[in-house]
Amino acid sequence: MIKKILIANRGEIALRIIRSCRELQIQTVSVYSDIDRHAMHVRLADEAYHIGPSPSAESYLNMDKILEIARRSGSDAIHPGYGFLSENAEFAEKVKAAGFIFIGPTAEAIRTMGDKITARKVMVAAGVPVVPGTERVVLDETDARKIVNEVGLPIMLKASAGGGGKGMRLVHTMEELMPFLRAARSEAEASFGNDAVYIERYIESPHHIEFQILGDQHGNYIHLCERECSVQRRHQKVIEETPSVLMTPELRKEMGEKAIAAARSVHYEGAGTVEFLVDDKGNYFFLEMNTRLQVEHPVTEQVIGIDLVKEQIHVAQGDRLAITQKQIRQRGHSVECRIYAEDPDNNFMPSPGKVIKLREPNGPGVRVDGYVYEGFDIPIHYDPMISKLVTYGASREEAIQRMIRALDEYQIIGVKTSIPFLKRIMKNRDFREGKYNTHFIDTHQKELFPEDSSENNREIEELAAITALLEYLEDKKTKTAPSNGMGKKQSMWKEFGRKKAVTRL
Ligand code: MV4
Repeated sequence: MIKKILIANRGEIALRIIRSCRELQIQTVSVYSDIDRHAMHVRLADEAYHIGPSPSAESYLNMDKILEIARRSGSDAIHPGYGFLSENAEFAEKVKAAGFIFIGPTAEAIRTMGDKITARKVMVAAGVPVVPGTERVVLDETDARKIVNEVGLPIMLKASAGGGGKGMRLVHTMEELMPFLRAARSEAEASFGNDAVYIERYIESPHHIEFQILGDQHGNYIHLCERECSVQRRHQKVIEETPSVLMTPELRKEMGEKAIAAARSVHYEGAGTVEFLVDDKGNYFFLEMNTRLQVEHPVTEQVIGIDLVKEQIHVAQGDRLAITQKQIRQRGHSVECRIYAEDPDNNFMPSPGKVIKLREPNGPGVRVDGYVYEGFDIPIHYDPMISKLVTYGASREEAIQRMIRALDEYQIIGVKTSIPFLKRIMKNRDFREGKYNTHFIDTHQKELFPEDSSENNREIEELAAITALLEYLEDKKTKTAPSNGMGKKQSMWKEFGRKKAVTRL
């Protein structure tokens, strides 16, 4: 039985894990860098230990230091969250060798899926459809030409050690092939220390659909249906939802079975995700497998009604999966918006800084997985995601309408956020009708980035900042003269700011 878990992460995912641990009555240990001394994961855990300077290479990626804290705190297990060390096979190995439970798959499964050429080979052997192309490294330029002649243009060059869009090149013509091959190789070498590149036929306008799977140590597997993640920007997911509008019960059953076959072929343990590209005709192709809990896992939790972190912990301590495939039912619809400290009207420039005013949405069907609080300084050192706003509804329409309501309620002052951009997507006609694929943001530039939006937003932000300052001053006044009552004036200022912002939008 696991009694104490060290969480080798920060931000919203660290809090998410702590919450499940609390409910399971498992003790929690946080680790933190210099800049995170006052972060929420430090406050919420039962114990917290400093592990090093702010740069993640010297803190959240410092395996030996994290293991030292695991020993010192008497932890039984380590949960890596996502990012950082979560898909590092060497870390999974070291954790096990040091006598702790790694909450995730085996080092072997991580390694197999981390090498995309090996993963393709294993998928072909398991009967999982992959994008037509090579299951081996491209040898040289003659070899590349030969493969392209067989596969047919356009093709994609991908780094075997890559994934998530890093080191990719789209090739339309034979003239482009050689320079792009050289570029892909040197980029792969520079990024991953491995210049192995493979070739896939280019799928023109696909959907990115992924299946959540769970496996235990006794060979039992279930899938928890799909997530539609096609709304992306520069290979960063922006919005995720489940169910997918293009899914049919038949296709879901078939793809779910293939996702399980993929997991089974590497003796997968724990929570994992099998990513597919799906074309307009319902053809689907394995893309890659993510061997971690994903950012977008909450939409699955809402619609399937299970706690994925608890399942991870159960499976890691050797328990059998408590549910069977037949018991899995999708109920309603869930949408997730990722809220970033970025300026959508200035090329998504990171906007770190102090959150001077924060009001998070709440109410029926609303879940906020966040970590910032009023007064918190969002560091530049890590991912700029502030929170995930997740809504649930009986229907897609209700979940989306609820998302608009929740985004309207959300007030973050001090840093620029992607909230205005997310509102524009939620109100977009094609999005509302479910007519979108991976090109959605690129093909809706005009609607999503209207000419005057940056000016508009600046005005709203300035107004909001002034309102916050007035509230702050009013608050101070009330504190020095408590006989002022509940402050009618204060609410008048609030009202002013809100109404103005709404009419402006
Ligand atoms: C592709 C593709 C088309 N054909 N592979 C981008 C991220 C990485 N996970 C794989 N990606 C793609 N691979 C083939 N053979 C198109 C993309 C792609 C994409 C995929 C999912 C979501 C958004 C995307 C945006 C551009 C390209």
